[in-house]
Amino acid sequence: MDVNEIRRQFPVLDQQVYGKPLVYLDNAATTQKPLCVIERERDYYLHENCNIHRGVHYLSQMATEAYENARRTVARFVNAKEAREIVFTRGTTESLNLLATSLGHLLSPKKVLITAMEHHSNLVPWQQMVKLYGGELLVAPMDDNGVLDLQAYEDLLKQGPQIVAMAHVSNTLATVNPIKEMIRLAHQYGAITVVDGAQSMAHLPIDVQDLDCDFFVFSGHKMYAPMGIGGLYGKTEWLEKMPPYQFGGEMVDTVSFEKTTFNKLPFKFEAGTPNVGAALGLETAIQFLEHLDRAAVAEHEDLLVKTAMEKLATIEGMRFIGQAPERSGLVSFIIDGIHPYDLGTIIDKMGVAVRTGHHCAEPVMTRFGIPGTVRASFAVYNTLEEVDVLVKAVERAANMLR
Ligand code: C6P
Repeated sequence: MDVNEIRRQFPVLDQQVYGKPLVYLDNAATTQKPLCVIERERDYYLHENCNIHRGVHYLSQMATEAYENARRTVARFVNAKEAREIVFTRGTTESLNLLATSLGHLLSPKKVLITAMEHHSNLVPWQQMVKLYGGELLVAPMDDNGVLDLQAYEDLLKQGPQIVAMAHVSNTLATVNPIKEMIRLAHQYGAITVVDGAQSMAHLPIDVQDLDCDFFVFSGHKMYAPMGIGGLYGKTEWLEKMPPYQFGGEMVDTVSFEKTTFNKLPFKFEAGTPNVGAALGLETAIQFLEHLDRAAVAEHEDLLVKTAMEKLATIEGMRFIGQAPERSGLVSFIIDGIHPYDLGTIIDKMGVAVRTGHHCAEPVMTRFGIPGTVRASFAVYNTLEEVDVLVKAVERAANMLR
């Protein structure tokens, strides 16, 4: 894998900030976009722009075909059985709100089980949903390394939650959860499973049939695709039974003042005009990923994380938050006596972009008794040299702040 060749496909990386070369290590928030993705979206607006599923004319038919092709590409990428099991949304957050609302109407759930390491997007929709139905949110705990307590998880399953929602990869701790086993156990106790794949799609191979999850949600912008596009995979048997999430054009079959019948899958869940250009960009991002040797990419990203952790560990007062043996993509840390925000602000001036704060996972910070962390998150285009710049910047900033 030639990282320099890959970097050339990301022009945004080739710039200086505050007179220093940009070292972009905030990929868990959003990845940069390769030229092919930018050009695909641009081409759509230059040559193909049209509303879809409604026009008899040439451009509309072309745009419809391209959009449905993008859906087929996503289905293939996650190994869904059929393209109609893929619903396009704005991203993970919208997918989870769709599921919480629609499954809420269908099941009136009294209990939903999540894990202690969820992003707010995989917590608040379920919390609000069970509140609506007078139910309870159950939370499976984790240990001090950020590893889920599987025994406690199974014990909570015995309380009979109708839905279990779990992060595939934690955005604060980097933990890769044993989701296949978690799904198997949840099914054994009769629960529906929802996997938050926001932090896994770019890094790990996804096979929804092998996982046997009922739903899997993701965001395009975290996997080299444009913002404003993402989706959900759902088993047909569930999607068929679920009521629509939003109402309006596209998602209907027939409408009168008295009654509306709804469109077939997946259109039942796609009310209004979708972000066609971004969906085509997502398809190109998937093709970009598929052209890479994904095993080599995973090895490269693991090496970046491992090296960063080894070198950062030599800094006085360093404490890693999240030390699970199974991890992916990022390192989170704090340094004794230094606020993460101060550290992040200083290393930004040295050209190093990291994220600081609670990373939309406040309960994780509460669990570890800290205000937030500094998080460096990696992508295929990052280099070992950039890891060295990070480590030196953190060291200098820590010395200044102490
Ligand atoms: N995490 C981060 O910096 P959206 O914003 O809808 O694309 O994704 C929400 C989301 C859901 N689940 C997980 C595990 C996530 O990491 C995210 C987004 C970003 O960590 C922005 S807060």
